Amino acid sequence: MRFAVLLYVLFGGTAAVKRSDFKTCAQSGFCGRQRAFGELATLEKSSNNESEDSSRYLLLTSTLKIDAVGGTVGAQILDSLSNARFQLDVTLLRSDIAETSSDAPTLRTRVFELNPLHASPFDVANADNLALVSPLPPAQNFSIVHQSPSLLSIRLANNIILTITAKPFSWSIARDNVDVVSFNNRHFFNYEYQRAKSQEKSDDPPVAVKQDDGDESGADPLVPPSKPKELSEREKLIEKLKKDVQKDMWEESFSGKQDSKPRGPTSIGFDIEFPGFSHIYGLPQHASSYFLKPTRGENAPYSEPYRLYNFDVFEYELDNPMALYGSVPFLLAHKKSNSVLGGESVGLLWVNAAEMWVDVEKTVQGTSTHWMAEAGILDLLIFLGPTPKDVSNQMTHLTGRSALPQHFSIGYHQSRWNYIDEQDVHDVDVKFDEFDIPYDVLWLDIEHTDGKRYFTWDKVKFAHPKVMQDELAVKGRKMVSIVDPHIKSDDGYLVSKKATELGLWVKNKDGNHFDGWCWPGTSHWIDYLNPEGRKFWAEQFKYSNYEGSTKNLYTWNDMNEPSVFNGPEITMQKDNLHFGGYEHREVHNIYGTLLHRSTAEGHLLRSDNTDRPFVLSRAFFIGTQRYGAIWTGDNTASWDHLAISIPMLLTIGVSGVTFCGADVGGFFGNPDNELLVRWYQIGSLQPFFRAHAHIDAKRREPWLAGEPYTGLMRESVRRRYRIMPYLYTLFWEANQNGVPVMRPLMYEFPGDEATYAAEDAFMVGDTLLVHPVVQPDVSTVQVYLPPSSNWYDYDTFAPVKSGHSTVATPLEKVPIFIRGGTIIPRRDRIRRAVNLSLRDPYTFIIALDTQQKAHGQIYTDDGHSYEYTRGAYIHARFAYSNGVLSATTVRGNGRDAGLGSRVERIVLVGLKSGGVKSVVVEGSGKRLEFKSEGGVVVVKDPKVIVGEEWKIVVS
Ligand code: NBV
Repeated sequence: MRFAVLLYVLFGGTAAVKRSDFKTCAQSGFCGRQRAFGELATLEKSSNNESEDSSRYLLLTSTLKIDAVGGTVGAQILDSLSNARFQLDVTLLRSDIAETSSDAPTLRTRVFELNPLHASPFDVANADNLALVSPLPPAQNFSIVHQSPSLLSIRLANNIILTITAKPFSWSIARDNVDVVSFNNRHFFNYEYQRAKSQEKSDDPPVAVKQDDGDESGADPLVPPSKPKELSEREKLIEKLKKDVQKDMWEESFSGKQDSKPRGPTSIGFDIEFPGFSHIYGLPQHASSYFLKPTRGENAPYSEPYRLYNFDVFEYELDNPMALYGSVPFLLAHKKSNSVLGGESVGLLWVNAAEMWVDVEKTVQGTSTHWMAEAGILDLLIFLGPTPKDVSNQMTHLTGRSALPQHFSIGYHQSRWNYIDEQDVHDVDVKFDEFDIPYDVLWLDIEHTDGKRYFTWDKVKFAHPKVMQDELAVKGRKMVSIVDPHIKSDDGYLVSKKATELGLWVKNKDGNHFDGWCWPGTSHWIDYLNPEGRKFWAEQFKYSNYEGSTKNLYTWNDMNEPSVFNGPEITMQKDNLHFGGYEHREVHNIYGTLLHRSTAEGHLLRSDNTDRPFVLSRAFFIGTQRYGAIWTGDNTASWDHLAISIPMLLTIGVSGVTFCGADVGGFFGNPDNELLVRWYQIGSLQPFFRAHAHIDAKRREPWLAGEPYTGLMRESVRRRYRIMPYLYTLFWEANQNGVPVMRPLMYEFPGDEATYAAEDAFMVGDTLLVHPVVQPDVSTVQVYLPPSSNWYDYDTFAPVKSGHSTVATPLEKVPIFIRGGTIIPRRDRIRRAVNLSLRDPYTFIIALDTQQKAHGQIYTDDGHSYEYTRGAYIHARFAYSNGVLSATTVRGNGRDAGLGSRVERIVLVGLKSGGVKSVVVEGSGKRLEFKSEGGVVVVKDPKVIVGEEWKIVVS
């Protein structure tokens, strides 16, 4: 076995995930404490029906400062038990953003300790544009509805009211007089103030819990008790919980690895309730369902909370709340309602980069959640929707829009660990042409380097890297090389030597360079929290530093959770130190994203800000969408893994990171031909489309399977290439309003309850519903097409009944349905690579709704530069109504930049009227040739140009 794999097996995994490598909530000190705190609070609430002030946190009304014009409320919060004080800042952020269905502002509530004893905690939102965009939108004025010493109600929008209660501190938001979200209603709020170790009083009761009666009542002090009183079950539980809330405060160890915790306990916990909400989604990344399953309460399918702590998990298990490579502490709640759309949402984001766990519980009132993070501050953003799309828009307005991708990067990517040398690369490339399969990027994994020294090439196997890249580039293709963050400790390696000289490494708890084990052996990690570290990293991508790189070489950042083979839970020690004196525990979840960002900045640097970056990252966090794509890591070649790629990607997408995909074919193992074909069929319709395989997996490039499989994989890739104009437009939409490219059905049909838990199907934009086959040997699938629209089969254009139906699925069939009322721009001529087709003519598929109407849009630009920011793009809308197809409201001057291509075909689907007599271009009066058959009219070569205004009359 190769040395690299051996290393991995030694330090990481053997077969399937080693659960014992990772903590449970009880083993993660603060999670155990916070969960116990919640249980105690629940007991207390149930024993005290008045529930007056059982929570220890009080808002000090005397400190209240309301600035209704400036849109802020400030006050101090007192922990009545410890006397620690906290600052509460509430801000109403304006959301005057395009394309939301409401003007609902975003509410931000921040709570942080005043004068913390040890150090100010890491504030990921306020630090250097890290998790949120900067500057944030301005605050918006509000009006006071009611104010008394115990209560403050303010109007956030027409129908939205926030009520802050002083004793205990809590708040709730009502829409149309119905509560939609509330904080600390269950009294789980528990902010561990910073304290000195000696000062710790072990008998501090965290919440005032009543003991059972009968203890002192009437007992005669002179008569000694005959035997010690038996504790009731409830009392025993209380005793245990009281101990649990104080556990592991000052140190803890796991798997023999010690966490020194010099600052003691710093965690934060609180409950958020969504009264009346049946469904919640989000909290990536887990190999689990889209609709989040409960972790608490009777019959909860999971017993552990969802964990968010970026990890390298070897052979991850499915249907599990264990943490994976990325984390976004975002949650979307949705319910049926009487609103115009029939459903409404709220969203919540905790801007915090520390380890986090979230419990989910179904309650009589709706859904309740318990959030627990090890460090940082309480910085909550509440998005008031009311539609799921509005929430995406509002969230990415603050966390950043998804970068407009390079055109090539939404094509098909061919990868494996590893293409072994230049000859191999050449052979693979040539085969694609031989088999007439388009592809855009060939990937090189870690073996291409000189001894896992990134930014170098194996001197023998990759002796002519520039020639190799140029060979691909003449065909319009690109290359991606892997650049991992573990830097070999080796003074003969320039990157390592320079970073040591500049003192840019992450430090261990004693302030020395941290070293750990990874692929190259002993390694160091750049501290990306340090702006100098980021700058240094970005500079490594300059052509003069990265020898052998060309402008056609892009980057893959793997192992950036970061993965440290000999670290606790295969990552870095929490007491490691970063720039600014922050502990690793405070910044862990953003670490990998800062690497991602620095790499993207490196791409910008090398091209003088002219070429859009393309960087794939494995770790992700709030805001990742600004820097590039992510994938779901090391999946397995199994049907279950294929199926779970759908909910996993839906969850990641609604959490803001839309450019995401799963390894096509499965990373570990060997898919059989049927699985491989089905995977291409699905992967080709997901946002990031890359085939990848483990070093020990058999070769599986599409031509190796033979017919009919090769042909079916070819067809899947070609299907994607045809809809590239549509896909690119969707990526542009995500760039404009944050709505994901791959969408849950409930995004498009928020009033249709049958879609709320759907995860066996997805929408590509608002037009295509895909219900893929994720099981072997099936000849049919059960499809649900929401009845509020009419539908057509994508291949035949035949109308399909809405509601539930059975669809035949021979291996060549991918059940894709076009929603009536939409227009899909396509390019039906297939080229070797995406960029070669940019000037090719368009085909428009116009699928009519029951009113015989349709509308759609297209966005196009040069696909690689920033010229679009200077107007070099075309954005055109199309509408079909009353027999007239019109291209309207054209924006951008891309037409002058030569971006306008002609339309070579128009396919009208679902025409009801008795037959078409003529199709005429208005103005010129030019009569067009057409063929009409069974409700489908194909109009030939109308010669109209995308980027100009025109009308075509069908009569
Ligand atoms: O670099 C090797 C692999 C890579 O192929 C894969 O995609 C990553 O997720 N990498 C992980 C490291 C080792 C995996 C066992």
